[in-house]
Amino acid sequence: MRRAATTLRILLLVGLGGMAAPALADEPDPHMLYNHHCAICHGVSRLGGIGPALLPDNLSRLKADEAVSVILDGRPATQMPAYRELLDEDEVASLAEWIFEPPEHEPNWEEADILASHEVSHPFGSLPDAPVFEVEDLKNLFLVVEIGDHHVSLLDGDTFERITRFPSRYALHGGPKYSPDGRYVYFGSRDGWVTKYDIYNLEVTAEVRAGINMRNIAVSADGRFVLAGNYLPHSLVLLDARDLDLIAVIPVEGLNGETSRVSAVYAAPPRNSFVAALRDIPEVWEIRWPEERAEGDEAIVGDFALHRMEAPDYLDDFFFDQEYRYVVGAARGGKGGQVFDLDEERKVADLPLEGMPHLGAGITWELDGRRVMAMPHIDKGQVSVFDMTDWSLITHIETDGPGFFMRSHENSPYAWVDVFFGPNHDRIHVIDKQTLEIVETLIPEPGKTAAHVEFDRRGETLLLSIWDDDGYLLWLDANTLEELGRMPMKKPSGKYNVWNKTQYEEGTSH
Ligand code: DHE
Repeated sequence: MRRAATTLRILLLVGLGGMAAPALADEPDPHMLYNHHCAICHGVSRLGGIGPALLPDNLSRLKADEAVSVILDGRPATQMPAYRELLDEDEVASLAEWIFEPPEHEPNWEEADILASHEVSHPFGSLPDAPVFEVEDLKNLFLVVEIGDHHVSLLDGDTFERITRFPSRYALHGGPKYSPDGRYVYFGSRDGWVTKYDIYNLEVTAEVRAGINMRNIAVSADGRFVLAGNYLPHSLVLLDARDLDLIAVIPVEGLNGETSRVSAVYAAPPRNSFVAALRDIPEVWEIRWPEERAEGDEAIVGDFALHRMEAPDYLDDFFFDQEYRYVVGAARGGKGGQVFDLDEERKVADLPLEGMPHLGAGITWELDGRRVMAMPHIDKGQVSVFDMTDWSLITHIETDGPGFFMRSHENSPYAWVDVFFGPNHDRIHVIDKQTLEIVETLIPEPGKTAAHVEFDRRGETLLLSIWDDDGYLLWLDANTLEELGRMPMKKPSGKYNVWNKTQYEEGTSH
């Protein structure tokens, strides 16, 4: 380290769905090609099936040239076959272009679709309670999401041995969320799938598709409920955490009558509630778990209560203080950050945060007896540090380029921030949490992106991703910064330690 398809190649002989206008004689007709080759797995309306949805919003992670090579060569370790022998160059190019075009009719996903997608392979309580593997500390397990080939690895956080590796849904996004006891984990995919996995038995137990284009999920701190937030349709979907049974679909419609995409959902443990960030209406929504209904709440279903708070501006991408009284949100259009008091339901401060701060990656620690928060920026090489007692700016730390993730641990003197974007993407900075200075810049694998750190439960060792299809997971001594080991992985992205996540550790995103 330096420092500074065959399987499902079924041809459909009869056309599926409505046909587009006929193409000119010599031009390939992508709609026809889609119906013949793709609809069987990706769905007649492009909503997905055993393959992911092929709609522009769902494909925002895929570059156009990547789409061409996936069609030509398939995707390893998935059911996506290679079409190199079946389609010519023009046909592949027209298909690859067509999937990025909006569909003729706005797709919909209603309660009946959610119910029809629901599958319970192991009903709650039917699997043994003892783990099928042996580790010293079940609370020190890690999950690593590998987005290169859509898999998840489970690691022992003491020995860093891999316990298992299993396939995930296409394009997981947001952190997987553990049940409070750490036995179960819930994953959300950009395609709308919510998957429940029993870590002790190494089995998927239930799945349901909550939407077409989903942002993320949250699990209530008592472990009883899962909430999913969607871009498409404009809805929140509340599930019973045991078997992912549908409790309610909550349409997201503002006081002004406009409907809205959900940017993200969060659990707010001390408040016994979920909080939703909404993209298109200037409101913050709080959904209180049963028992917590207060005067003025609007009933949703059963004992759930929706509480809407009008915000002075659109608030997106949230950071919460450890008590979950204040939420810091970035206003739309780079107009800055705002601190919103959830108890008093009003804005209490503006933060000088132009452009694109990544508040979701924010972390907090004690500095000279006061609590501070820090977050990177997606559009500039800076980490901003604020005093949370009066929300004043302490400093901007200059970095070697825009960053995406930040991490620390209560027991670590250092905060880590990657340089995710730009020419220096192979660097990762180590910041001294007391002097607020960069004390080391590591280049673990020259030329390959180094990103996203997660500590073990004691804050002694950390995991770091070499974010590449031929990537690695590295583990380092959190104090000496020496590399202790590495394991090849397919574009490892986020890593999630059971203890840090279930304890809402201050150095990790919640
Ligand atoms: Fe994320 C978390 C939003 C793009 C990987 N991302 C989150 C969360 C939000 C968010 C609100 C917190 C929710 C949670 O953890 O449940 N992400 C956004 C965006 O708005 C943005 C910028 C654009 C988008 O298209 O969604 C975006 N995110 C990305 C990526 O391009 C990343 C790097 C690759 C990918 O897989 O899509 C990415 N986001 C992640 C990861 C987390 C995440 C790995 C969980 C971080 C954690 O440590 O908890």
